[in-house]
Amino acid sequence: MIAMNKKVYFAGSIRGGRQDAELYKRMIAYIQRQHKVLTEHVGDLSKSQTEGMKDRDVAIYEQDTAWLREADVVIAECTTPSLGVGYELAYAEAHGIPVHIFYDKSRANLSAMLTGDKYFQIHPYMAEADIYPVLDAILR
Ligand code: 6K6
Repeated sequence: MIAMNKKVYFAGSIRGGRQDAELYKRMIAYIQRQHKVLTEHVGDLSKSQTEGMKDRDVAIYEQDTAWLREADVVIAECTTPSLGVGYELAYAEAHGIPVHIFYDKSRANLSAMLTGDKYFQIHPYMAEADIYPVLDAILR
């Protein structure tokens, strides 16, 4: 078998609200069985979402944009809206990194700036179990 270890940038809401953090954690764990997730902290429930110090935020921005530039693919869970995730998606597009967006269509009304952008590959789902076979197909 050929090793297919991709560098995955997983994006999910932090200051936009942590109600889906458990879901991010499960998706990250699933991807990590075969691939490298650059942004494991997005599923870290112990970390606070509150406003940080300016210099710490500069370090976060510099690290995350460097990871975006080196990623093979961006996987975003967008049910909980997040300005940071929206920024990351546009940044990935500007750098030619493939972007896959997941959202629960019973809970979210995704922005037209995402659904209207043909660059993005959008995967609405009904149940969490629907996500994993799609992840398999993306990361194959
Ligand atoms: C808090 C919880 C886990 O880590 C922290 C420290 N803060 C951040 N660390 C790393 N990346 C961050 C942090 N805050 C935001 N981001 C990036 O922006 C992540 O890659 C997320 O995909 C996205 C979330 O943006 P907001 O606007 O919801 O915070």
